[in-house]
Amino acid sequence: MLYPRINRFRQVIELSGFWDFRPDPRNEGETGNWGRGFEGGEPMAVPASWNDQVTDLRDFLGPAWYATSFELPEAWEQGRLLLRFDSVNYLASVWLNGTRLGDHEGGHLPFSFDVTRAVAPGGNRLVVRVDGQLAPDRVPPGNVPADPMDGFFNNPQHPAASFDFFPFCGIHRPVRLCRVPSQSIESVEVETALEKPGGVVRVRVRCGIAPSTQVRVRLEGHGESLATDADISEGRASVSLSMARPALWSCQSPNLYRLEVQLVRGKDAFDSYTLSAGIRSIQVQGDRLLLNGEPVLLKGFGRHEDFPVTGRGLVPAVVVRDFDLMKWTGANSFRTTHYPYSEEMMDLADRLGYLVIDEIPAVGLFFSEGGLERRKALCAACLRDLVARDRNHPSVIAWSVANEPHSRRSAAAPFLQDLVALARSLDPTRLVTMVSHVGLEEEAFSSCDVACLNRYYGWYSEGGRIEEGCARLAAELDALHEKFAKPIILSEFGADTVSGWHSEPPEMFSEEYQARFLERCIQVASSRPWVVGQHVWNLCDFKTGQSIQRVGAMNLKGVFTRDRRPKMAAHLLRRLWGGR
Ligand code: BDP
Repeated sequence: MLYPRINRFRQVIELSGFWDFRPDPRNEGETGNWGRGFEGGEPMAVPASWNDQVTDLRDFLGPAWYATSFELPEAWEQGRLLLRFDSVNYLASVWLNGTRLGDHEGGHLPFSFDVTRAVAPGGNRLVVRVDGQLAPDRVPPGNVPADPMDGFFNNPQHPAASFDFFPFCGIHRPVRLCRVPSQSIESVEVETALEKPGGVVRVRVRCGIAPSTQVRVRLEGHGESLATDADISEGRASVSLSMARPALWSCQSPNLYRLEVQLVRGKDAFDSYTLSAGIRSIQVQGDRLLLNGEPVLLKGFGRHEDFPVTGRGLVPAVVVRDFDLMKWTGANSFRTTHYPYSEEMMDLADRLGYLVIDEIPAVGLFFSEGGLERRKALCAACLRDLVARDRNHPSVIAWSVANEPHSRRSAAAPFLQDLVALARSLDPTRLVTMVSHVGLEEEAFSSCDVACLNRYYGWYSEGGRIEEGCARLAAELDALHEKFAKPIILSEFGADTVSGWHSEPPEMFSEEYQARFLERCIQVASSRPWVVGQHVWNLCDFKTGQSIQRVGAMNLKGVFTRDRRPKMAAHLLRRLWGGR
């Protein structure tokens, strides 16, 4: 689904602002026809989570109703109108002027409705029902029965998520009304490759079939200007553009070209879509990870879309701030733990030269109960939508199909292997991985390009004994490398740390302990050339549910606080990673 753009042929109205909001704890709204409109709404900001805007709603996960109204500009009565939601967590049902447009399941990916006929020339009333409750048959799941084979999440937390972040709910990213030509470009897929004698950019376009139309593709930048036309057959066209000496995209030089796709009839264009294209290659060769044929080490973080008051809502300034903090530490990479991030963040990753492991919301997956097929179908749908959304980003180097699935059950390996195979079939140009906490027992590692391992020796075990923890980490990394013979990313390691708490010698929860812990883990990783990535958990402190594991309902493993102030460890990383 194309990200909305404004140009001669395409217009966008953003519907962000204060919407009317009404919780529906007794689930009366559907039978009471609130889709047609409802009384008694209170103001609620969109985009943002509702939980931290209003005191009484902190632990309320829905259902709840949002409503707003808008008038259509006169000029918009021609053309096709799409209503696009960038992210609503978790289940969204949408009505326009009393007509139910449809539903969408899954919290972090965009969906849209064609509202050309539903929209009225005068006033319009848009109503959205959002249900963010936790249930075993959702992805990610919640309210999962305890399983003796699993460790951590048998510690009950409130709300009962089976993942370690607060289950924020609401309309989390912008809602936009988009006007496109009645026959328009529907999708653009860009693939780049380094092939002798230079670089190739392949572009596939899907469009509404318009008679005697051609697709024109223009690639500009870095002293090049290439253009080519292609015929459309059954709504599809593809072109290849080659360059002898392309300006490659890399972390140090994130060179981007401007790629414009037009639909042309005769001499006249009637639709246009522009995006940035970066030419680069990513591959695994033996033990090494190669970007443009050169070994690369991923230095960076797991992160969360999380900020005071706005919860999981998109705050563009926080996106800029987080890139600034990462740059300051010298990081060149992150994983979208544990769900797809905003499209705005992915755009900045392209511009700023970050290498991204792009993850579906398959966190806390369990395999002991019924409902496996449904969970798998939801994961597969997320993967399809994520690849469709993010495949044009040069920053994305790998798809991650799960984080810490409860893989000790026999149903896990085939489930995960099928997802890995699906990712590969959707996009053969990138790496595929999954993130494990069972290590040597993770059978699905054998089908991945890179093995991602989360490890907290010296924290959840070997507490207070960093050296013992690191010895165990070193031994396990060696064994894992021996068993799977592929590069490994240490995809999480970290220690909860109360900002301002000090102790020497270092004790758990002190800034000194976190700094020493991270330094020693990084030494263990760096002394093994096949450990091709070190992602610290976490960039910033973030909100979780309540449990005895989480002081003040916070995961405090950030090297920055939730309001983005550095702890000692941030300064340490900056020194180790050569930050600015
Ligand atoms: C890992 C999870 C991550 C948690 C982290 C932790 O992947 O979501 O927040 O551990 O315990 O198990 O801090």
